[in-house]
Amino acid sequence: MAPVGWINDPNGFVYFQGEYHLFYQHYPYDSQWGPMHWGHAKSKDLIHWQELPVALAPDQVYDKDGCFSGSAIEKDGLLYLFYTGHVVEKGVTYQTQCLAISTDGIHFEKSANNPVIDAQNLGDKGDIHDFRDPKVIQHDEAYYMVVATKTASDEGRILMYRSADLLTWDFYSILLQGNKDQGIMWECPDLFHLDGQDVLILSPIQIKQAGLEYQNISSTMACLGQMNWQTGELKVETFHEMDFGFDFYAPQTTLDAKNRRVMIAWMQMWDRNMPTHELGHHWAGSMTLPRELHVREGRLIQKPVSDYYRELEYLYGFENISVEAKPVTFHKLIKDNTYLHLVVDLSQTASFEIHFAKSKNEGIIYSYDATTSEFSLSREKSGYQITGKEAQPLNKRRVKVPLIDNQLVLEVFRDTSSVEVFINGLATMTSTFYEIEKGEDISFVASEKAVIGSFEVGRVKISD
Ligand code: DQQ
Repeated sequence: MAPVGWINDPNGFVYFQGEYHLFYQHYPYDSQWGPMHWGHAKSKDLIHWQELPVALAPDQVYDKDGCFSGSAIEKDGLLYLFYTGHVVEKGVTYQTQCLAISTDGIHFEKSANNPVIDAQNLGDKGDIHDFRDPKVIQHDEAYYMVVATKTASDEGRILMYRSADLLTWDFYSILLQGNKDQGIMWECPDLFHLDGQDVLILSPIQIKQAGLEYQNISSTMACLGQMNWQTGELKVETFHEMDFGFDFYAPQTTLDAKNRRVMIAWMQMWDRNMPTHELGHHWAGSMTLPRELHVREGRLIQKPVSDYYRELEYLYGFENISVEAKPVTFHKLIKDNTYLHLVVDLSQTASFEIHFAKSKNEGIIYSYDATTSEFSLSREKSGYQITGKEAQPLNKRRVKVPLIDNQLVLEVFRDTSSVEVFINGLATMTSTFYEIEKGEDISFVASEKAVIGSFEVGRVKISD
């Protein structure tokens, strides 16, 4: 969370001089979106973060209405930030790509040559009014920038630029283009090689719902395939939604010194009411836990970074709990920083429910339907009402996840107003919820009989 004010997309996530740096879209003066700055925090271990001064403010002609999302890369000991200069003239937006450089990773100087990519380098390849979120990567001897834009008929498009020195950039290719069903604009692209696949992640606006996927107004999509670096095109073999909760957008990754592909996303959604703003708490928005990515069976999977487990204190452990139609309840177990690990045998039941952070009238409900293999999350009774622009009611999300030897394996990380759930190591559900009544109980119910083989409860020490 930002110390104060509004935050959205993670930006410039990078491992630089032995520390992780995370920048983020930030409006320091209100808990609503406003002219974007880059907030900044750094960490040695991805767990303990130190707040740093704002890195970029909208103070130039070419970025006067916002320093929009972008990325960071190191070259010869210097840290280069690439971001979008956002300008509004007579109600019309213009977006260009800009550069700022730092020697210490704290103070940044904007390039005298900004913007480094403008309408001239864009030509007819995209739309200057929607042209943003540069992510710069290195491949062989060259640097490549992927940037989001759209076609004249509102299809998302990712462009690629190339540079030898990070200072001057030439148009290289159209990396990928969406179709009519895949959103009216794509945002925040990120391209990397992982486990033998080339992976492009992007955040489409208003992508059409497909089964259980893309239920939120803005979604995140992972495209897996093979890059042709000669033509600069990605041949997509498969794609899917990245997270199945209510609040996950604009993820960005970095490669760290342990060669891990680590990702952080904004843990909110556009076009929703923000309870912390409405309640006058002077902040809005947060980031997910850092997660390590891998490719497994054609899907991009996520797990919490292993660093987290060092900070976990295990408090209770239970084994072989039989659960039937009468709820089994543990009182006063769920706190603001609770971690749960559950292994449940569902071979003898059609459905199983967990009532999480339960009070008299409120709680989150997780359930698994063994007949459809669907895991679901309901925040219908979760307290403060959250509404958005989605066509579907905003109270339930589902994802298909097969059991492992008839077992459901869940890891749950709760923070004060969020829950991140990892389901059988295959899918995640990330959601905010804002209690009105404090709910500290947890109940389990099965339609027939479920056996909780192991139930571990811990807490993350650092949030004390
Ligand atoms: N947020 C930024 C844009 C980006 C969008 C503006 C995605 O650069 O496209 O705050 O959430």
